[in-house]
Amino acid sequence: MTTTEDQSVSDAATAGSHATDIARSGAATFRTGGGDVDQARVATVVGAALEGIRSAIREHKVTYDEFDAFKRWLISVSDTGEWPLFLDVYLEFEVEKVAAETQDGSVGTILGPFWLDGQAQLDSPATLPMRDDEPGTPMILAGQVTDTDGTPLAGAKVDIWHTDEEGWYSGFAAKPPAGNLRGVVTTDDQGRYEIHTRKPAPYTIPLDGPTGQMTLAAGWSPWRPAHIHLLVTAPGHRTLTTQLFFTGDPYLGNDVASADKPELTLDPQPTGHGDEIRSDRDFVLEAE
Ligand code: MBD
Ligand code: FE
Repeated sequence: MTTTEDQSVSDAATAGSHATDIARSGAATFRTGGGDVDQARVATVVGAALEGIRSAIREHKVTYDEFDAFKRWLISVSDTGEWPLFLDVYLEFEVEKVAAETQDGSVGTILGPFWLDGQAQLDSPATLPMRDDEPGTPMILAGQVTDTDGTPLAGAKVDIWHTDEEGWYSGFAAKPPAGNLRGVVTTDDQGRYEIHTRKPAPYTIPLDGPTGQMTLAAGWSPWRPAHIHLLVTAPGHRTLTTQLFFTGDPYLGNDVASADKPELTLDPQPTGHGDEIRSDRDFVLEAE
């Protein structure tokens, strides 16, 4: 990070530079590797993207002042490391929709910029790493991982990460300690998992960086509904990338990242133990 002297961009730049390092390393490109560059494909896709921008310029008579502001904005997306955030908020959902057209198994959604490799490996039932006084409603998420024919997948991994009750992700915000509310839980011999955690909170993208500033400048909501991220993996099966949301969340249907889907909404119920709540959710993985 190069902007420590400028507090107005420090939060966005801290999260952004870390997300950029991860994206650059390729650690999160577990779906498929890179491919050969096909000239016709470059001409088709890059050509269409550029034509989309050119047509916006023509149709809306974009001025030199606006063109220069766009240039400065793009430079600041790089300076703050916000390319992963911007791309995952505004474009990833379309890529995911295209991918989903040819996929079977449970409904998925976008990965986003805040997955981290190398988190605590836990056996089910598991409690995610958290502070002694971790705030928020205690929550159990449990279910079974199966193949599309219903065969339980023992030893599957449920990689889970979400914000704390204040909407902060460990590893990207200063407050939560490393590894907080993140873990990789192995299913038991029935393919079952049970995860004890805290209910996450709705989340705004950083408002002090260019992605948030552009969002506010357009008068759009910067909020994501509260959500739990999951990667469900098993040998010989396509990795399921998904998120779970909560019924009644004020930001459902107005997610800045357009990643919420009705199939992904939880309706947790009280367990009777204090204010603890529980949701059950099975995951179906497609054989590769
Ligand atoms: C998030 O927490 C997130 O999940 C996505 C997709 C984009 C920005 C912040
Ligand atoms: Fe998220």
